[in-house]
Parts: sequence; structure tokens; C-alpha cells
Amino acid sequence: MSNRYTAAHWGAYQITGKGDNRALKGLKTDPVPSAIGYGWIDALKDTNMRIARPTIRKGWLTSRDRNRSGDAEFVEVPWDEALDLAAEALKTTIDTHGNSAIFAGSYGWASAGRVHHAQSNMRRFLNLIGGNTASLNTYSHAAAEVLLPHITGLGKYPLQDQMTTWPDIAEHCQLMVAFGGISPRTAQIESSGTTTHEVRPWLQRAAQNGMKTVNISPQRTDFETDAQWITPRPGTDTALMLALAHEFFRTGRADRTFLARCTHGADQLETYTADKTPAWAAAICDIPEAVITKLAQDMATNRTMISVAWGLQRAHHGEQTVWMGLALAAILGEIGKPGTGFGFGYGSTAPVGRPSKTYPWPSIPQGINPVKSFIPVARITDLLENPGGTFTYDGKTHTYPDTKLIYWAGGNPYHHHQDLARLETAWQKPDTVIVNDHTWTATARRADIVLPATAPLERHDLMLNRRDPGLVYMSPAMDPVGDARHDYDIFASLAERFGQRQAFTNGKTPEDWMAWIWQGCEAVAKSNGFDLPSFEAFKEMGYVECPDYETHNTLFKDFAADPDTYPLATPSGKLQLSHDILEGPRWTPPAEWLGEAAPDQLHLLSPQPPARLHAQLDNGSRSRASKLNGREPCYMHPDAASAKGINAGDLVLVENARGACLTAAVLTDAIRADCIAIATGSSYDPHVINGKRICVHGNPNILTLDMGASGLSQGNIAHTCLVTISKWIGPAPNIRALSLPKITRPS
Ligand SMILES: Nc1nc2c(c(=O)[nH]1)N[C@H]1C(S)=C(S)[C@@H](COP(=O)(O)OP(=O)(O)OC[C@H]3O[C@@H](n4cnc5c(=O)[nH]c(N)nc54)[C@H](O)[C@@H]3O)O[C@H]1N2
Ligand SMILES: Nc1nc2c(c(=O)[nH]1)N[C@H]1C(S)=C(S)[C@@H](COP(=O)(O)OP(=O)(O)OC[C@H]3O[C@@H](n4cnc5c(=O)[nH]c(N)nc54)[C@H](O)[C@@H]3O)O[C@H]1N2
Ligand SMILES: [Mo]
Repeated sequence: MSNRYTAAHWGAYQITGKGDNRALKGLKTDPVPSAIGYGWIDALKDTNMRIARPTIRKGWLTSRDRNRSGDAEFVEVPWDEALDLAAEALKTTIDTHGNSAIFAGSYGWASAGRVHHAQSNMRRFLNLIGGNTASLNTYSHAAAEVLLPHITGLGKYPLQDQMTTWPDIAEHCQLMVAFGGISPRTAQIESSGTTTHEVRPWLQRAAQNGMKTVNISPQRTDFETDAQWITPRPGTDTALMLALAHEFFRTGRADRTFLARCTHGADQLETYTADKTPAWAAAICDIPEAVITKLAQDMATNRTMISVAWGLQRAHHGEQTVWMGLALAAILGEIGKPGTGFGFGYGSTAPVGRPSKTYPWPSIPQGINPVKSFIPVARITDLLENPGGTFTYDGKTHTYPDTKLIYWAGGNPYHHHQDLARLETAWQKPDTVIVNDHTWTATARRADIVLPATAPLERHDLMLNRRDPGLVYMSPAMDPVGDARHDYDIFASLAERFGQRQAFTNGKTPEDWMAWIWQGCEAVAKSNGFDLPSFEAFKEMGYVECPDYETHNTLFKDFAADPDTYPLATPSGKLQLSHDILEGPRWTPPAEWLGEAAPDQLHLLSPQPPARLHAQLDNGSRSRASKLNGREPCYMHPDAASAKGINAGDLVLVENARGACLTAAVLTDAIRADCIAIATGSSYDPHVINGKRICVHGNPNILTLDMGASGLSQGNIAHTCLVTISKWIGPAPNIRALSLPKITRPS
């Protein structure tokens, strides 16, 4: 019998057992398989959360009302009826308002499998019928994505692909200064799937070789092993970095040769840092001045890597932290040398720094979107609130179109967006909301037409990630639940209603597309000097590894060695330490921060959850085991707890003017006493209790602030948020988000 495998963003797994006893096992070759996979099958078999049949919101079906309230009633209908309703809504929108009135940004982490990737199928379909308003950039790192090309000349993918590799860090780096830490928690994940998790072993290797680490973070747990812990107020890292730069200049440790050869704007930065003394930063960051001077000394006297975690730029003025991190490495003249310099996102996901080659594996073409209107991804509420209004983005001004229909396939805005109560109000404006998902997410509950998609565990697919050494032929590990259909089939059937089925499918089944893609993979392999097995052989093997995939990189190596021959694609050809596009690097106090907080306000961190991917598998055994009394844990310092009479395990109400959420207290001294941390992804479950809107499940996005990091990137600022806490008195409200909505089934 052939070997059977499957893959997700959290890893690739072997499928063991038969029938109902099938289970997932980490790959033998994966040094640290992610445990998230072990709760995957049970989450998808949970019939209390699966969307079994096409379902229409009752109020929309009967009167086209827009009361998308989360506890709405639904009616199951036959597939043809649901598809007719969806096609009709799309047609009416296009005929009456034009294609820009369809918002189908559909941001989100759908499957790792390529053929059944929900957004890719959706775009191929919508592009055939005139396109839609789309979204640009990611929730992960929009601030950096927009800034970095201006100052380094490298786009998102080249920059990530060229990041200095772990073996070189392990060999050459003496001091790792990790802003936001480097955590195997987040390194479980890689967009498009991964067959190997190497961050923990590489950190161990580096430590064995004598690399010291400084973890600069509100949470000690952001670095697992021995590290010096410096814990500035959240949102103040740029101030700390400016003081370090001040010290490098003041003590004659700035590499002026490097600055002159390889940077533009160093003089302005030096002038700006003249009064940014350690004493100045100590007051802003709330850390001792001596810690800053000592750190500056350590950095200047050791071969140093400055690592900035992605989370730091999901903050007001988040661009500045990334920019200043790069500037610090430039001032030290460490850029372009092996194992040192600047790193962005080590540990934030699995592949950053992994020494593997990249291969441009093909995918199904999506066509071209003729609609020019777009939003920066985190401006969804602004789009709905403000049709015809303007916004700035990357140096230009644009206009929001008027949205009449939302199509979301493969994402969950009621997971990922900030200030969810504000989104809920704006979400009532469009005429129609269509969602494809396999699970009754908070977004599906707020849709009019809900189309049940199969889950990745229910289908064959290909995991081909351009920067992963392994290729996986995915086999099903369970039978489809209910009448779920592949997104591919859903969009083919919608295309048919526009006379475009043939154009959508090219006469191919999903299996045909897999064979077509594999042909392309064979050609890519050949041009890289190796052969892949035939498609038939690959299906039997289930998993192949590219030969000789190891490679080493040093970011900016050629440029630093010879900037005239290898200039950067920036205005000066050099690293820009100043730029017309954005004033900086600069310290500007964020919209909310502890430096201007009321005495009982705390800073809310909402990091990525250890036991799931965002809100995915929230109903599964792994995620449930990570909760306390069914609520998301709220990590807090014992001093913060005792000030409010809170004991370990108590229910805690976390609130601010935007909303409130109910969490369970976990006391730890591994967090600043004026910060709390609530992981994202407990499915949004708002109840109105005593006039207050409270997510009783502990979703932090009812509290977070929805505004752009700056007018440049408009990236989300989830980490810029102040709250207060109190002990919850009274009965624990029921959680509704993990059971079925009210659904009427035809008799
Ligand atoms: N407060 C706060 N908020 C944050 C963050 C934070 O740090 N703090 N982080 C942000 C970041 S970095 C990100 S990337 C976002 C993530 O936000 P999302 O990517 O929107 O979150 P997911 O829960 O992964 O949503 C993916 C959805 O796709 C569905 N899906 C999976 N496979 C399929 C399929 O084959 N077909 C279909 N149709 N659907 C499928 C899943 O069931 C799930 O509902 O959250 C952001 N939000
Ligand atoms: N298990 C798991 N792993 C994941 C994901 C998941 O859902 N689950 N999601 C994946 C995705 S989509 C992404 S984008 C990455 C994100 O990867 P990261 O952005 O690196 O991860 P986060 O957990 O959001 O943030 C890292 C840490 O930053 C710290 N931090 C927050 N604010 C500040 C600050 O102002 N200063 C300093 N110095 N530190 C601060 C917090 O303590 C937090 O724990 O994670 C990926 N990995
Ligand atoms: Mo992300």
C-alpha cells in the first residue's frame, strides 16, 4: 500500500491506522513536529462545529434583512438553491453597482494544499466575472512589508528568503539581541505548510557554541532557554534602540566607514539621536539606565545579531521599530557579515533563516483582476463605514468603493480584525455576505449564504512550498462531513451560472490539475539540476525531499562587500536611514501606552496561541486543553492580580471603552507587572450583560484598537492597547461559539 501523508500550515504528518481509527503522526525527519496536528482530526469530526449543508440566514432569505448578529437563525437549503442565490446576489451587485462593490479580499490562512486553496479558487472565479475589490498586504507584517522595500530595495519574499541562515548564526554570532524574543511557539507555523521545524535545534546549537541571548520583551517566555531578560514597556522598543544608537555614536563605536559606504541619511540619524540618551530612554521604557549602557557595550564588543519579531510592528508606528533595528545593525557595521547584522522574523514562523533553497513551484493561474480599487488589508471596517472616503497608502491617496457584497473564503475577520464590536456594526451595511468554510466560525455565523467547504483532511492535494525542502501528496484522513463540497467545485458551479464553467475548469478535475502542476514541478526541478519522480510514483511515495536543498545566506552580503557593483534598489542605492516616504526612524508615543496610562490601566498583549493556528481548531482537543474553565487564559503578574483581589483560576473581566472579554487568570512572574497577555483565537462570542458587550470566551480583539500603524502602511496595531481588569462576580455565562447555531432543517 502506498504511504499516506497530509500537510497543514503547522506541519506535515503521516496518516496511520484505518477507517475511523486514522491518526496523524509527525514526520520521522521533522525534529520538532507540531502538536497542533494531533488535535486536527477531532476538531474536524466535531459535528457541533462543522457546516454540514448549504445554509442561508433566515432573515436574509425571507426579507433580505441585514441583521447579522452572531446568534442568527439559519435554514438549510439544497446545493442548487444556495448556489442560485449566491450567483443572483453577485449578478445583481455587478449589474447595479459594478464589480468594485464586491469586496473579496478574503484575507486568511486557508489550506496549505495548493489546488484546493480557497482564495486562489475564489479569485480565479471572480476574475472571470469582472473582478472585485481586493486587499493588499498581511495582518502579519504590513508595516514592514510596505516600509522595507523603500529602505532596503527588497520586497517581502526576497527579504525573507535572503535572511541570514541559522547555521551561520550558530557558528558566528556571539550575541543575539532578540526584540520580541524568538519562540518555538510561533515557529510551529509556516504559510503553505512545512515538513521540518528547526528553530529550537538551531537555537540549542547556537547556545552550545557560546551564543548569548538577550530577550527584550514584556514576556520572559518569548525565549525558551537561558537568556538575559530586559522588559521595556510595550511599544517603546524604538526609544530603547535610539538610546543604543546614541551610545554607539557617543562612545566612538559607530562603524563610520560602513555608514559612509553603505547607508544614506546616517548624519540625520546621528543628529536626531544626540539627545536620545540612556536616561531619556530609561524613563520612556521603564528600565534602568545602566541596563541600556551595559547592553550598548555588550553589543559593541560582540558579534551581534539584532532580531526583530514580527509582533513588534503590529503596533502604532510599527514601521519605526523595524527601521531602527536595521539602523542599529548598520551603525555597528555588522550588516553583510556571516551570522550577524539584522534579522526580521526569526522564530515568527518556521522558515525564516532556515537554510533551504527556494523553488518556484507552479500553481493554477488566477487570471487578472480588472478592478483597481483595493484596501490595505486591515482597513476593512473603514471600507464599510466610509464609502467614497479617502485613505493614504504607500505615499498615495485612494478612495474606498461602496461595498454591497462581501465574499469570504478561507479566512475569519471575526478572528483577525481589531475592535470587533466596531466591525460588527459596519458589517450590517452590505446587502449580502457569502462565506465558504468548513466550520461555524464567528464569521460564518455572521453571513447570509454559508457554503460548506471540505476540509484539507478530506481531500487529495499537493503541499508545495517554495521554501520548504519537502513535497507532499496529501491524502484524505477522514470522509467529508455532511454534503460539504470542495471550494474548487463550489466555484466551478458558480462559474457555470455565469456561463464560465469551462473557462474556470479548463475541462480539468482537481486530480487533473495536480498532474498538470506536477509536470511544472518536474520542469522546475530539471532546471535546478535534479529529477522528481513521475506523478504516479509521487502518489505512491506520498512525500519526497528535494536533494541538496541546504544553502547558506548572509543578508546584504554582496551589497556590503561592493555597494557600487551591487547597489540596492533604493533611491540612494544604499540602505536608507532616512527617506522622503516616511519621517524616521523616530520615536513617537503610540496612541495608547503605559507612559500615559491611568494608574490601574494595564497593557494588553495578544500574541499567537500555542495550541492552534489563530481560531482554527479552536474546538479541537488541543485548543480546549489550553483553556481554563473553557475560557482563554489571561497571563498576569501576581502583583497585578492581588491589586484586584484576583486568584489563580478566577474569571477575570478585561475591559476598555471598546468592549470587554472574560478570561481565566494564570499568575506568572514571567510577565511585566503592568502587562497582561491573552492569546488570540478563542472564537468570538459576545453577549450583552448588564448593558456591556462582553466576549465570554476571551477573544482579545473585542478590546484592540483599529487604526493604521501609520498612513504609510495602514497595518494593524493589535499590540497597542490599554485595558483594566477586575474579578468576575456572578455566574459564568455559557459559551455558544463552540456549538451549532440555530438551524432549521427541512423535514
Ligand atoms: N489581536 C490580535 N489579532 C491578530 C493578530 C495578533 O497578533 N493579535 N495576528 C494577526 C495575524 S498575524 C493573522 S495572520 C491573522 C489570522 O487570521 P485568519 O487567517 O483569518 O485566521 P484563521 O483562523 O486561520 O482563519 C482561516 C479560516 O480558513 C478556514 N479554512 C481552512 N481551510 C479551508 C478550506 O479549505 N476552505 C475554506 N473555504 N476555508 C478554509 C478555517 O476554517 C478558518 O476559519 O490574525 C491577525 N489578528
Ligand atoms: N502556535 C502558533 N504559531 C503561530 C501562529 C499561530 O496562530 N499559532 N500564527 C503565525 C502567524 S500568522 C504569524 S504572523 C506569526 C507571528 O509571529 P510573532 O509576531 O513573532 O508572534 P506574536 O506571538 O504575535 O508576538 C511575539 C511576542 O512579541 C511580544 N511583544 C508584543 N508587543 C511587544 C513590544 O512592544 N515590544 C517587545 N519587545 N515585544 C512585544 C509579545 O510578548 C509576543 O509574545 O506567528 C505564526 N505562528
Ligand atoms: Mo500572521
